[in-house]
Amino acid sequence: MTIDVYWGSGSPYSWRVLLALEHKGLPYESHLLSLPMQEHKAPHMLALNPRGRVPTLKDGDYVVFESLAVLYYLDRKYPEKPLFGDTPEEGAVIMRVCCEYQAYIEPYVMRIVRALLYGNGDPHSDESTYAMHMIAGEARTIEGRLSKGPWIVGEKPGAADYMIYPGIMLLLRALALPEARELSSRFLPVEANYPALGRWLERVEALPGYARTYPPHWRS
Ligand SMILES: N[C@@H](CCC(=O)N[C@@H](CS)C(=O)NCC(=O)O)C(=O)O
Repeated sequence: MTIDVYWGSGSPYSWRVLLALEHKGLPYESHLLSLPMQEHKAPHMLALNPRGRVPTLKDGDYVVFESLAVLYYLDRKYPEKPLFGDTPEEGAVIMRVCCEYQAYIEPYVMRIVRALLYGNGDPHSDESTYAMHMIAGEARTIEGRLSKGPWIVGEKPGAADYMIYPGIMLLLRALALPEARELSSRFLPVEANYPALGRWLERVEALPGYARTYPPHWRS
């Protein structure tokens, strides 16, 4: 059976799935779709995922989308090198951290990213300042976790790391823009403001297979 993964360059949700596949060491067919060309809205993609979003994963005849659900599927189907820890208790903490990220951080990250990278919103607005304030607070919690251990939960990398890392990278890419100077002042440089987080970013980047997951259009 072949695992087909349909993804977009720079999509943080897609990046999660690629990191998880590399973590498991599973062979997969990579289908990089052009989001600007709307390839994710092609009829054969809508047949797999009616919302026409990426990532979508197909394993033989089975189709799964929504990045957290994909990680869960991969872990249940291929239990070697777990993504959700070694015990039910550890698994629940990992799932909790993933849900907390989605509920309390990701909406603010995406607000900043939309304003800075896609011109959808004003980076100088009160909403953007508030979003950055919320991110900075939640990043403190993650910093606290990473001051106690190498990975976000437990002694091994897993779903919590792969859920959060791509969003942070996208945020850093947006905050590096000159028009983000005011917004970024509380966050950058990461190594100074969040040293444990900075070291964790380097740890993720040193994982086997990481280079294959890096958004191709970010290389140029
Ligand atoms: N909650 C979904 C989000 C997927 C998503 O929104 N992907 C974006 C790319 S970053 C997409 O496909 N956008 C296309 C669209 O909105 O039409 C997940 O976790 O997989």
